[in-house]
Amino acid sequence: MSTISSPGSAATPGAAGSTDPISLSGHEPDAATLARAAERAAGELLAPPAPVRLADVVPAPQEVEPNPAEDWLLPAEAVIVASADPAALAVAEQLAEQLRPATGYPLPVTDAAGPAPVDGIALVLTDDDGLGPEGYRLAVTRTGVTVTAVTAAGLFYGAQTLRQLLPPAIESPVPVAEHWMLPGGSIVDRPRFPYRGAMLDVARHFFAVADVLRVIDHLARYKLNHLHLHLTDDQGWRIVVDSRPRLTAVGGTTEVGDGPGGFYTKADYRRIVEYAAARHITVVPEIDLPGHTNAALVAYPELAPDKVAPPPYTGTEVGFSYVDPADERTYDFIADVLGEVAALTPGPWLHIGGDEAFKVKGEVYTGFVERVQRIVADTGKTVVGWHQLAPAAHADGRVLQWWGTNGEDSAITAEAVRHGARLIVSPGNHAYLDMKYAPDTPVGQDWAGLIDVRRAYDWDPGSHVTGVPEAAVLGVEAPLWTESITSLAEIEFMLFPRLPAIAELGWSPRATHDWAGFRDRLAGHGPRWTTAGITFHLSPEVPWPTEGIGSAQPTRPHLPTQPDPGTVPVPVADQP
Ligand code: TNX
Repeated sequence: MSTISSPGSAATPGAAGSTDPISLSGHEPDAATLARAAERAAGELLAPPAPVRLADVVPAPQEVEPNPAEDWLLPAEAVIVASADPAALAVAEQLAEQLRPATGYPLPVTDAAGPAPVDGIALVLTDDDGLGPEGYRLAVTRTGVTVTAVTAAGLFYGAQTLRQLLPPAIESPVPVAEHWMLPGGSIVDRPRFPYRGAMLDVARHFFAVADVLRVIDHLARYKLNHLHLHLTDDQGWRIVVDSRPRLTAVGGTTEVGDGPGGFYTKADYRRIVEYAAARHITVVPEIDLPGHTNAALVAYPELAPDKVAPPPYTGTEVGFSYVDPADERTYDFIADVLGEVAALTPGPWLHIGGDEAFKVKGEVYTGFVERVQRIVADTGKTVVGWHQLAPAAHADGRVLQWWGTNGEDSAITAEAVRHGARLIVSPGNHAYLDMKYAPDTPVGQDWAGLIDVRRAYDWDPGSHVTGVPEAAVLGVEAPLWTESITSLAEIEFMLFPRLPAIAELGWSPRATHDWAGFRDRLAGHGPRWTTAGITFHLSPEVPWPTEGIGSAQPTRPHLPTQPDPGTVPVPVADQP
């Protein structure tokens, strides 16, 4: 990977060979030496590259007013000043940590509140709540950058925008010679929807804590604020429950194919939650019920309808397993599990799944869901579930997650919304990031169709589900199921570049929606991902720059398969 801008070239941020990275071999130079060397090298470039355009940000900001007369060059001695508030200072420190490696500048953080420093970055809390709880104002002038917000979350989003305004080489893990130029002007920004999420299925394949943290970083870049973890399924149970140790000791040891599985200890889970919280991301844990429970039944056969432990399941079919809705021990189990997961989770949500329980039908299903909704309420959390929950009675604040691919369940879903439910929109045929991009995509599924970047982008969460008004839409989420996804590189390949598309639907005002414009803005992110070492799909729909782009394409050609354990599952696409 190379990270050097070539002289005089605006569009070749990753072009190799013109200047060497500052050598880190031998004894380590101190930060000031690095900073001086970087500045000197930058000064030697024949002509500075044109700065990124202010309007190139993804997701598109609400208002952008470029002012080229105010372009600003980040100097080696720049200081980051933040309001004297621990959360604001934490954002400043994170920003400094993101900018130090590539610039080599020391970027000290101080807590002098007040006016922007000369030649520096100021992160300022204000009580002008016109910006809303997540909004920010960002101004680049000839003397520096000021980000203003009502909350630390707003400052954090402003800081993400600021990163994107620097040249792509800012993603380099080592110092590079670059004109760290920011485009002058101002941005006023706030999100369209309060819930902007992605889901990672850690049940079909298990992913280590480090992988999850990196996914969290990816969400944060694009101003997503929820990470939904699909923690349990037929193929594995991934979170320790102290009162039911066999869930992970037994149920955690399998995954799709022949892999070893794995699970998160409570300390692991807390680490994920804290890392996410530091990036203003709320973790939404999902315990999928009553179906998708084979791993739990293997561990605790008394939950099974016939009280016999089924064999472990490592295939990819769905809909065959369920916990016994007629046995009181099932509800004791659920109360224990949800109680422990709720206690570990600072966020307000508990996701109870509810999808594809093909063998628990009609009133038995709704009765089960209503009981589980009451158990969730007893934990103090708000229930979230897949939209199959709709026919069950309303529970205070409940949220349904729409994953339909056609209008079929929209009437029952709209009816639930009339009773007070809110909706997270994740249409299978637009937002399911486990779908292939194209027929030759080496991993992924296609039951909901192929989802290229345009298909991921060109829909409107506010009006997608017939009969559900925009006011009832809490937001949008992109799920990544992992039946065929086995590594971090494959995760990234499926997320990029579609995750930014979904993020824009969740954040940006509808008035900014424009495929041609999005495609052009997205193109500039390719060199950023390349420099950051992020694997992505080099989609032919996006006019990537001709240099500075590289992408490792996963090449595994097949889905792991295993015979179904005796039951005949109904293909998902045929389900109402
Ligand atoms: C449907 S979406 C499922 C999952 C699968 C996914 C594969 C939903 C609520 N259930 O069990 O993993 O399709 O795309």
